[in-house]
Amino acid sequence: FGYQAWLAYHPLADEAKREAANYRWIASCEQEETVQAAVSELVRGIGGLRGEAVQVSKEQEPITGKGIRIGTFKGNEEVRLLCGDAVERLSMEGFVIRTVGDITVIGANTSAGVLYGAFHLLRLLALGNAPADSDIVEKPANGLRMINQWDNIDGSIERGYAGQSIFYANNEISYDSERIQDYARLLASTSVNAIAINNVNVHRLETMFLTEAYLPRIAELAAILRRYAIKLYFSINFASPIEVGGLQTADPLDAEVREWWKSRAADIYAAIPDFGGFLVKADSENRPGPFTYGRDHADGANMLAEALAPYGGLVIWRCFVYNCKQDWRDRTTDRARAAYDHFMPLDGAFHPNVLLQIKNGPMDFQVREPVSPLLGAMEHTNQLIEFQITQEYTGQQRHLCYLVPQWRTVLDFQTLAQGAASPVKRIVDGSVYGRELGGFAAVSNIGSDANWTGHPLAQANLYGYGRLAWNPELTAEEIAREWAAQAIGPDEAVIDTVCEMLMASLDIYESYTAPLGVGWMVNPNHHYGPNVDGYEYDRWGTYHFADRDGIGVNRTVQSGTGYAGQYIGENAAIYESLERCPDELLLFFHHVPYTHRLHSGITVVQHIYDTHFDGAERAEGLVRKWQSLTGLVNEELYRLAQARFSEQAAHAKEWRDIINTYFYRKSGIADERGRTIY
Ligand code: GCW
Repeated sequence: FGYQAWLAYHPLADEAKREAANYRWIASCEQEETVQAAVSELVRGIGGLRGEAVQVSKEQEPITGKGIRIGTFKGNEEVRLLCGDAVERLSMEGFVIRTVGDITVIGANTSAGVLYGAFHLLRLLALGNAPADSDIVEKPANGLRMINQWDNIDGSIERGYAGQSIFYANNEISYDSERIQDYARLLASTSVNAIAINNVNVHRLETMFLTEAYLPRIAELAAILRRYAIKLYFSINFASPIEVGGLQTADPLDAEVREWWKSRAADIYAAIPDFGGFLVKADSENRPGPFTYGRDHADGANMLAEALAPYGGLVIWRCFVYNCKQDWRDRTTDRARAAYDHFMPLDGAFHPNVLLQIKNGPMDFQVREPVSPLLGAMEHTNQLIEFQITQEYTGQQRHLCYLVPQWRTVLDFQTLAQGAASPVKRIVDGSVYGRELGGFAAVSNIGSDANWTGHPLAQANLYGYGRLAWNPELTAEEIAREWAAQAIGPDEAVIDTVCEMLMASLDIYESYTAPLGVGWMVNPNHHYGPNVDGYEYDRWGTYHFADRDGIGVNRTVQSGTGYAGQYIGENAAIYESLERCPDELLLFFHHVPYTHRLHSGITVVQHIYDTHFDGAERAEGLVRKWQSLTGLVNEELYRLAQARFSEQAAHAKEWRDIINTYFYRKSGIADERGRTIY
């Protein structure tokens, strides 16, 4: 189960099949490969959904009965005419789906738009929602909709929980083309249009990607992805001029270094004419960067931008820059402040083909963090928001944790950058500051596991990411339903149950893990499972400061690290204030006694006990809910997920008991309800 994921095209129920009967033939006159990919997908999809083959036809032939005409406005005159005045309103990647008499037309400015239109129609059909009379115009909210693979050439995946890489093995670029193509289909169907194919931590061999040793093979990969309108990027090592070029320095202001990058860019574009650009992790977690030479991040990014600009390439520069060798005794340094402190002073200094990639929160993909204050702060800089689909800190695809609700919360957050109409989603799409480049990036959660994501339900996160990147107004629930209906099948009762489980899962996970926004109570290195003090006396800047009296990090301006002051206006005031700070982020911003009363009316320590008992119980509830689907879903799906739910329930108890016991022992305060704490 699961290889076809949400492109399974399960046969429709009889009634919905009648809708699919509106599409008996597909006519297209363009040979362009992405248009042809769209046609093949329609053939495969409608054939599967209807259980009957579809006829493919050349445009000029006379065709009778109901069918689809598909193509670009430039390449297919008929399509352009049928699309009417919608043609004028369409962006480059948008599409029109329109019924005119017996014909449904899918038209777009570009072949990418045509492909998105085809996937859209298939989605509507699979969901039983294709109107007999369509008049649809869609366009993506975000220009860049990117996936980052943290894959290494040895076949491992940093923070990968679904097997090995599908791109590499044994220190070679090594892949099954069909599998890559199927990944591209999955990604394109959700709207993804860019992929960085290697880990941002660029090791020795991957540093050589920009040489003749690897470029031909990478060009082959790019060709597979191109058919699905996905541009290939790779991560580079800032020290490449030294490690590859044999130069003495990688100083971004050194003339020889700049020339070196320019000639590398020329080589790359000779091999891959539509190469997307570089993704860069510099001066971060021991990676080399401009700091070595007393230069700043704008110097570093702009040097690369200059090399790529003649070819239309982009530099995606990550803002995950902080001191990872902090002394835990040092109470003045605050990791949460770091991205803003490093990058805010550089606003306006970056070239137009640079985008800053900013993690959604100021720390690192915890189950609960505030939104990064850098999002919205930089008026003159292109920004991409970075999410983590792979569940590093959210259960590692052993636990169910549907992340779309978390991403929606982040995207809807009002930055107040330009008054009340500046939510994060309008910052990153570029509209608030009128920026041309912007969008989403996210760390993929797939690997060589047959069902792609290990936990079969973790597919919903990958699916949801792409859908949100296209349209951040979709609700988490809508997306969950879409995924379940397409991946599992059309049985409404099954869809309801699966959606209920997905929708509850983030809150369940948060309940039994680290409380009230404090984060980080995990085992060091692999980050799986509870360990309250795992990072407390370490150098990573990730502390909770629990003592016998209280817990939390004082990040106020008045008496703490000052981080709260990085927010704009009222947001800063709310986080600064102990009274106004939202409960779920209390310990991120304030150090409070265990007896502090939350807005909910209960004390902090009682909240910890209550949520942990409750979370573990609800994890157990997931097992029972899933059991209610016995016999109603594919057997393999049932078995795979059942095993994970049992593990999650047992592991949630471990979390509950370790966290509760820790705080009981620290505080000496008993549970008001007298439940067992060890
Ligand atoms: O979350 C941390 C991870 C690292 C990762 C780093 C980053 C790729 O633990 O594994 O490195 O973030 O985002 O660069």
